[in-house]
Amino acid sequence: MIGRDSLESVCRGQHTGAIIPSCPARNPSDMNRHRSKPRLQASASAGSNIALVKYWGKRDSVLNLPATGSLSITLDALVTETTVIAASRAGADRLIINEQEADPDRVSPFIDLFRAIAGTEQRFVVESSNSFPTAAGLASSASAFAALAVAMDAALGLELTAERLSEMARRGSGSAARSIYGGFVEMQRGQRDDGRDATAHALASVDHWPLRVVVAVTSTQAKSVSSTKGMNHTVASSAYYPAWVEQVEQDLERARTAIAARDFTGLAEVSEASALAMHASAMAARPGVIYFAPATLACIQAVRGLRDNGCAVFFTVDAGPQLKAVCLPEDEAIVADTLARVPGVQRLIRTGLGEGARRI
Ligand code: 2P0
Repeated sequence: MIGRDSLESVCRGQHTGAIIPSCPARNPSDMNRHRSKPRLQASASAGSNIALVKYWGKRDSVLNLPATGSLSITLDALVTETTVIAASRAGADRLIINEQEADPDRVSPFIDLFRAIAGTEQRFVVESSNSFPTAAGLASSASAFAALAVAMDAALGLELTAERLSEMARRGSGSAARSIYGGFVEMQRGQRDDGRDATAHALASVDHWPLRVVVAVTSTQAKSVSSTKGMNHTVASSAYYPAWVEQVEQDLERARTAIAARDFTGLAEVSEASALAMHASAMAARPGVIYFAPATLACIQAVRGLRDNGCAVFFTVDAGPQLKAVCLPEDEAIVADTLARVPGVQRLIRTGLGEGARRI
């Protein structure tokens, strides 16, 4: 499913029905690049990702530029598959999510970015489906926009580089820039005003350190405050937000070092600290934004209890009440057993690390 958050973020009030004026279209590298023949149909898949060093806040809402870098792992069990089919040039795009017709305004501004590069008015039918339960309240905008970026690139024969696809995916959703790559991924804040350097890159492959993730679903209700709204409100009103921004660079360095050395304790410390600091900055907004449910906190205590007993596990929580426990493979069974027993946990989803977005 293409999440509502991401859809709000696609055009951020700019979509006029025409090509988005602020689009970095037709830059020289796109024009000189080899292109293949446009296709009538193209398909792509992408895994969702979870951040270990969080992204929270933008330095530019129009180009969707993050205020800080972030670092994530791409997941193999939470996958979006998207097919784009060329339709008539007149009329509107269509969007079908899990076989149900959806509002195309949710993707048209994003497709406009690709149409601008290709210099075409071609409309598309977008068919998207998720391998994971759409009602589970798990972020799907990352996998959705990464898959759609790769499918649009293929359909229009653009042959964009992975870096450029990451930049394009970012326009759909900040976290989508990371899902272009597999394994351990870092998103750069970037310095440029045009966003060309606000892209992700691969840090380490899945094979480097095949961690496991157990997601404890504590609620299937739609979240009350979307990520985009929550982060914008935090930036605008939280006295703790500047402290968050100041901390991220050091957290990124610690996480990179821990990943390179497969230092689980080091990665656990920095990941939990980043997640809690992100939530603390949101809670300190006025009014405060609280994504935790009672069961989220109970899961946090359970994870820390396991770690006290020697388990290699740590938690992270995003803009919703689900708890993600990251662990070594040998501890996955006990982590799953323990979380399944926490009151309020409705179901578990178990996943490994996955590859980046690709054509299928
Ligand atoms: C992350 N989140 O780093 C953070 C942590 C949620 C909490 O990226 O506004 O849907 O579309 O760029 O990517 C979710 O935010 O936000 C997110 P937009 P997005 O994973």
